[in-house]
Amino acid sequence: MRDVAALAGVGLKTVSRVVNDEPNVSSETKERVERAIDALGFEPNHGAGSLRRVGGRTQTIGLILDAVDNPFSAAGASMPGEVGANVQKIFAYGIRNSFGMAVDPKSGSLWVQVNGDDTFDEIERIDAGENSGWVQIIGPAGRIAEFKGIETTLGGQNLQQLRWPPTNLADTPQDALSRLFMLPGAHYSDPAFSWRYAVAPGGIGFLSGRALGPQYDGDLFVGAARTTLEGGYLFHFNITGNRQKIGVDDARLDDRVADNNAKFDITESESLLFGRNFGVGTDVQTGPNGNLYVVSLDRGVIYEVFKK
Ligand SMILES: [Ca+2]
Ligand SMILES: [Ca+2]
Ligand SMILES: [Ca+2]
Repeated sequence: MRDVAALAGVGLKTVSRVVNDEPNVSSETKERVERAIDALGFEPNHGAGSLRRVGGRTQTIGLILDAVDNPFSAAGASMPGEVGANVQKIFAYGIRNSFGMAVDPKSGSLWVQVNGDDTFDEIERIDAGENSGWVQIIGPAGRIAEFKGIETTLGGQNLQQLRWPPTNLADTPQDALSRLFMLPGAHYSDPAFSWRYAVAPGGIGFLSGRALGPQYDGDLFVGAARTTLEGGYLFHFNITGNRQKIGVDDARLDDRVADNNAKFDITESESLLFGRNFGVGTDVQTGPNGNLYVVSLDRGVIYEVFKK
C-alpha cells in the first residue's frame, strides 16, 4: 500500500479511501491511485484492513507459519545459511538407494522402494519427517543382528563403500535406534515390508481402477532391478483397508519380512509373484485404459498387462 501511495504521489489515507470506495477523493486523484494499483499489481487485504476498523477485536487468532507441509521447516530455520535452507527442503531421510516411488491414488501417501546392499530391501510408506534409518538400520530395527551378521560375513563384507564398515553396526535394536541422527521433528519407523536377502526391487506403481478385476484396484506392483529372480519378477502387494500397511495371505509374512535364504531367492515371496520375465522393470503405471503398464529397460519395451 505504501508503494501505491508513493507511485501515485498521495498519502496512505488517500489510497485507503480509494480502496474502500470512500467519498472525499477527487476523480483525478482516484484515477491516479487506481493506475498505481494496476501498475503494481496491488491486492488489498480487506481482512487485515477490517482489523483496524472494528476496534482491534475480531475474536480470531492469527497464526503466521512458513511451509506447514514441510516437517523440518522449524529445524532448518534454526540453522544458518544454505544448510538451514536445504534442511527445510527435506521431506524424509535415511533412505538408502531407491529406484521406485509412487503415490497411492486412494490415500495420497508416498510409497518408496529401498535397495539394501546384500540385505533387507524395503517397501516403505513414507510420512513427512520420517528417518528410515540408513546407515544404522535397514529392514525392521528388530532384525539388526541379521543385518549386521550377513553384511559382516557375505561377499565383500562391506556396505558398498569403504568409509564405514558393517562391523560398526550396533548389536541391539535399542543401541541402533539410539544412534540415529534425529532432526527435531523426525521419527523412525520400520518398513511396511522387507526381504532378508536382497532381491533388488525396481520401479513401483499402483493400479488405479478395476480393469484387471476389483480385487486388484489400488494394489501395489513392484518390478525388478535385476533379472536374476524369475527373469525380472512383477510382485503384487495388497494394501490394508486403511491404506497404511501391506496385507499378506502367507502366514510366513505375518512379520512382513520375506525370510529368504540367499540373494534373489524366492522363499516366502511365492504368494507375491504376479508375473515373470519382465526384465529390468523401471516403471509401473496405470494406463488411460486402466490396464497395468511395465517399462522394461533392458528389453526396450513397455508391457501392457490386461485381463483376458
Ligand atoms: Ca528403513
Ligand atoms: Ca554387503
Ligand atoms: Ca517372515
